[in-house]
Amino acid sequence: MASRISSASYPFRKNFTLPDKDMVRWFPGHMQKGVLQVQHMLKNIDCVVEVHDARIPFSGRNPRFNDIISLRPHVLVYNKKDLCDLGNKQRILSKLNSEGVDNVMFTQSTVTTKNSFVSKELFSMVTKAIEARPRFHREEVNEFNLLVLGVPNIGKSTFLNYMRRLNTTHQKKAALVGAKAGVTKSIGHRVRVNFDPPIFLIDTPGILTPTVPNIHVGMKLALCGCMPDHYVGEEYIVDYMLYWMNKQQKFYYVKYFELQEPIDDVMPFLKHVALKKKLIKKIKSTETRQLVHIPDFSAAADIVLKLFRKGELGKFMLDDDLL
Ligand SMILES: Nc1nc2c(ncn2[C@@H]2O[C@H](COP(=O)(O)OP(=O)(O)OP(=O)(O)O)[C@@H](O)[C@H]2O)c(=O)[nH]1
Ligand SMILES: [Mg+2]
Repeated sequence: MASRISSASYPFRKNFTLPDKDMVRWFPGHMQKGVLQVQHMLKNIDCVVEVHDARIPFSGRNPRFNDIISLRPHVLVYNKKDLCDLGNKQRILSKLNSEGVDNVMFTQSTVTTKNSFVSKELFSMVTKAIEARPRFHREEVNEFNLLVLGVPNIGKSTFLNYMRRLNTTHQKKAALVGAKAGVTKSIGHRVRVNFDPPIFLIDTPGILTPTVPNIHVGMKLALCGCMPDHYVGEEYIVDYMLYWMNKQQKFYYVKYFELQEPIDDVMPFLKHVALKKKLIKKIKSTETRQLVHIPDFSAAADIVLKLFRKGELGKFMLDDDLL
């Protein structure tokens, strides 16, 4: 049924609004500290490896990194490619190219098989970027320090662990990872990811901007889990997901949740999910003072977001509208 739906037959919303734009702003103290620490250690860095979520190649790349990137060679790694629809990859690369970003690769850092092609690709891009400009006081240094930089929860620490696993005998994690924003709170020690030549990666906390350029950037970051859900509100994030999927005519969710037709209103959608998943909670009625059963909207929103982030609702390119 989902494939036969035409968005023309439904009065979907043309715009998405929030009660307050600041709802998508998250800039705790450890981020400000992280920026200062990064600037301080830059003199010993040979290349910045910016990691970003492949589903939002343009939205949410932190403009504060531009100063840092302009001072050092730069490689852009789009991680979580397994969750991403890369049908427009060439257009993405061309747009980046026109913005002066040349060294771009796509990864999935959660793979457990050893594929040395990935680290070869990274090291060759890093080498190319480093050789393209003078190393100044590090000219004589026979090792390479790469700083891993990016917004929260896009897999920086996982990427570091992955690179380490690929090229050393260390199989244990060197950096703590977790499926929520803000797991890494301070800059890590350098971690060896290659012997010849000696290459080290340095993990950093995810850093966002103190202000969000617009609601769509903020909501796309929130949908990808780059800020804690409760800051924005789980229901608002699911609402944005519905808005975006309907607008882009991605109707697989209709089939997945066994809906009769697309839905553009988050509360009836969450009620449907809650009833389907038997997510019911008891509350005391303010009128009768009796316990009543109601759908647990918040638990339903949580489940929907988890499914989206695991790729169960499909692979997406959330920045398709920017191409
Ligand atoms: N599907 C998928 N999940 C990934 C990938 N890389 C990392 N993850 C998951 O993304 C979540 C966040 O990973 P982290 O490595 O902790 O992210 P981070 O960027 O270091 O996050 P902060 O330290 O909070 O800034 C974890 O649940 C990882 O398992 C990937 O390539 N694909
Ligand atoms: Mg981390």
